[in-house]
Amino acid sequence: MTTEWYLDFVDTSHRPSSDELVALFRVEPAPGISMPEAVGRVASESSIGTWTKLTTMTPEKRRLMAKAFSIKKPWVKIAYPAELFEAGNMPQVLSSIAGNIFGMKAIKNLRLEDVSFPPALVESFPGPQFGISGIRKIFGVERPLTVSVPKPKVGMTSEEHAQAGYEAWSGGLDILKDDENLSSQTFNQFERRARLSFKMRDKAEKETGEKKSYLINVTAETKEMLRRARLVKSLGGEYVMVDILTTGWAAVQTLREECEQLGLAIHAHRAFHAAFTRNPKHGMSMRVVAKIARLQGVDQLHVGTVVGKLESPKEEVLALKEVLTSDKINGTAGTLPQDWRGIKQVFPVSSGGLHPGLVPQVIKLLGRDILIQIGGGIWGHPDGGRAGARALRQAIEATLDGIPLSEYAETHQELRRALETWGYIRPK
Ligand code: CAP
Ligand code: MG
Repeated sequence: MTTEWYLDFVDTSHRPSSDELVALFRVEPAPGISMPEAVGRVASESSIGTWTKLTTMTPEKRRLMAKAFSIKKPWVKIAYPAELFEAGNMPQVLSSIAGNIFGMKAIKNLRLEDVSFPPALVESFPGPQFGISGIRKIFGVERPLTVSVPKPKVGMTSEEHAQAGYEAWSGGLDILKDDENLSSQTFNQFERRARLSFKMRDKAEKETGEKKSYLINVTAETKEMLRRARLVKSLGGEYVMVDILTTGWAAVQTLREECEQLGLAIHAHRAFHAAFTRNPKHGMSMRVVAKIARLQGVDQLHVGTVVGKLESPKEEVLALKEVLTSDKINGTAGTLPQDWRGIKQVFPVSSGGLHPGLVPQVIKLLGRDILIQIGGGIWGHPDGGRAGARALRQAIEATLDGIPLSEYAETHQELRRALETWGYIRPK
């Protein structure tokens, strides 16, 4: 008599009901383990089972068993009864469908590729407060918004940081941004940086007549993040920036609630994602991270560049844009359907190794409803950050007017100097 019951979690006759959560996995069994045995383990361990039959099991509890209903090696779809999940509790959802299963000995590799969240679960999360239309209202322009991180990414004093902001805002930058690992170090404390930078922001706004803003990084212990968000509000800020993966989903949920009260938009940095999204055979896809971030209610999220320094394949970047901006996703052979139930869109951010010479390719790929973040490609400009910001605006103007950069550079020296420095290189 076998003590195992994994195969009870495999039912290819099952058709998921509309209220079930469906997960798409890439499953590679360990040597000597069949696909159904591997798949049964994934469905079991991520729902109610364990390695052996249980004397405590009753027929009534079987209703909570996940069912692997589609197996097309290596792709597997598993349906999970809605009752398994607590509404509004993203950590619990992930502890189920992205928990123990990655460590099972019977599985050589496992990747959570996509998740179709059912309507009741989607509606239990806030979604973005502003969305693309709300952010657009802040700035009142239809072109791509320009963002820059003062570089070196950490090391400036608060005074130097604020001055760098003033330079870039004066050169035409819309939004200054902290780097992902800048928080409140001794040489650049959060409160001092905030006070000085927002003062410079106001000065640059007055002098340029353009709306300017600042993505100040509040990443910290949760209660401290809320304190920092309230300070930003008191200084007239429009945003907070948060490293969503190193702070964790529970902290993001709490920050999102606070930002609803404060009326602050959230810029989501995804530092740490490549620790588990980059391996195509094992981990969790950036697609799933983007879906969770939209449900949690960030207003802006990094999606990659294709042409910059960080791994971001074209099909992935385009898929992320669809996840963040679609009303409904129909699903394909390799993706699941998703009804967003009317929650707002998330503004895609293209960043990482960009410079003015790459702007036309980014806009061609992602369109104008994006934010373009350029750090080194502004602060490495031979004539400084103000000229670098100007060169970025000029590259966007030329692209939107359909003028080749080389031609536009003949009458725009900041762009010319940027092209002389980097040309059209794709940094690695
Ligand atoms: C870019 C950046 C961003 C990356 C994050 C950096 O600076 O500030 O954090 O874009 O990657 O620290 O590398 P540069 P992603 O413009 O100087 O490259 O956007 O893929 O999440
Ligand atoms: Mg950075």
